[in-house]
Amino acid sequence: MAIGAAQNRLYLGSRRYSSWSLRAWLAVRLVGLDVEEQIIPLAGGSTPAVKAVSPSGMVPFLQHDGAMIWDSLAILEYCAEHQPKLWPAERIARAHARAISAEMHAGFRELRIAMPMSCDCVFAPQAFSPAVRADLERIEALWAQTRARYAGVGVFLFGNEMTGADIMYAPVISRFLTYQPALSADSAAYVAAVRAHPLVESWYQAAAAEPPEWRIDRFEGIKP
Ligand SMILES: N[C@@H](CCC(=O)N[C@@H](CS)C(=O)NCC(=O)O)C(=O)O
Repeated sequence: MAIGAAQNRLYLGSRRYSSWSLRAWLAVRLVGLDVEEQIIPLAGGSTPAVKAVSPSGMVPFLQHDGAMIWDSLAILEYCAEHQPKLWPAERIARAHARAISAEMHAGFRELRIAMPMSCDCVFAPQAFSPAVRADLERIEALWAQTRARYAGVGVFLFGNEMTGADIMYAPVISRFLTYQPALSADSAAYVAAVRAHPLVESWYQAAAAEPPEWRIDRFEGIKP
């Protein structure tokens, strides 16, 4: 499809593997943007069908009401313009949410390489490299500090409503369920809360229903 076509459409990669797509989809669905979804099966690298539609050659890519937005964080901010409660209402909490979201977007490379998202799979326990362990420790510390300061009795990072920050970490939760690193009790409870969110559940169900021929062997572990 031509890039300039006026369609409300969210292009996503295979739900099973596309962690950045999960973020954009959660944001779009949480704020209720009316867009049709087009899923492009990822080839496990450079996917010609993605390059054909997306200006960056990557998914997610959102076309909405004349706007074209590639990149998950930009899509999240676009969604927050429609529904500001995607970020915490209070200024300092909102700044913190943006900082930890940007940290996720720009960082944790070692962890992302070592633990590719593979919804619904479990891998045998493994020893992680010091660089991966450092990413893990930073994520757990950041979750603990954020929840201690802002969550109150809520189950998410900033309370009982999912925010953009939870969305940015949702694929990390999926990775933790797949690769099962040892986690603190509070991190484990947070992981369970995000996984239990109805939108996350619905993404997992759709991922499980994707055609078997979309599967990429090296990302597949044991199905629980
Ligand atoms: N910075 C981008 C990263 C997007 C990204 O890396 N997307 C992957 C899929 S998860 C992709 O499209 N890769 C190209 C391909 O697999 O063909 C974002 O935040 O959206």
